[in-house]
Amino acid sequence: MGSRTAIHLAEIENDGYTIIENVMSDDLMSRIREELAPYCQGKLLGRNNFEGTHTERVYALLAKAPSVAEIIEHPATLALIDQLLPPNYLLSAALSILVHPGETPQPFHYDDGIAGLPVFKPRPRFGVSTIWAFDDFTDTNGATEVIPGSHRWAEDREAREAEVVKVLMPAGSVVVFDGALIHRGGANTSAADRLAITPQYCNPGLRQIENMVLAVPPDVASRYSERIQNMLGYNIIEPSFMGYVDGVHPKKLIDQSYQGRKYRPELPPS
Ligand SMILES: O=C(O)CCC(=O)C(=O)O
Repeated sequence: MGSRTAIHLAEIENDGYTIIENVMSDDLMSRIREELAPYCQGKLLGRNNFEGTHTERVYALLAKAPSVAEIIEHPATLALIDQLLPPNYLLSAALSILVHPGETPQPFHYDDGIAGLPVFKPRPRFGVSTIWAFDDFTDTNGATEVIPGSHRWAEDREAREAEVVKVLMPAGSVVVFDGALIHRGGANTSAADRLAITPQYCNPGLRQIENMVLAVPPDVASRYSERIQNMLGYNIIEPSFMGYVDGVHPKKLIDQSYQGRKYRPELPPS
């Protein structure tokens, strides 16, 4: 492992987050912006204070903006996440967040809570989130705000305003954080928009936040790399059977000739 990777991992352990600066090329940023543009026409504003009533969110991104795959499987972030989550981890969510002027702070929250599962913090890591900056994250334009160290807090400890740290970073950078880190989108008191994309990853045994195999059906998933297909859920957890479809590997829905592990012998032709 390189020394930069080790430093980033230590920051995630200690503070709950780390920033990797200037890893997205201008070309990739502009391709993604172009692909997102049809979905960001100022019409679909958030439905509540969490989504943000001055914010446009686009979900099911891999069905809409194919270049987003390049940040979901970006080597700079996966080098860290590969160390933080077990093999075969899943893409739990991937959405864009365009924060317009006038937006107020989001409620504090963390990303890897599992509704209905009676397991409370502090606990083993369930997920890792990333937020990619497409505009400079500044003091005033709605930069993500984190509570350092809160990934280790007990469930009932509440964040205080005085503990907030803004994630300031230039466009093209990414913040990688423990799924249990308390954070929120900040208020946008500037005159400019702030665009970010947040791919979030989870332990393969957990339910994804977005139902990815419905959001990205087999014919669309077939256009992506095997790594992306696996992260969407077109995979099983070896050596168990978890994730099978109709008794076979889910990759068969993408590629009928897929010769991966079989869970029952092929029936002889009748
Ligand atoms: O927009 C941001 O900076 C953070 C958004 C966020 O944390 C979320 O919606 O889960």
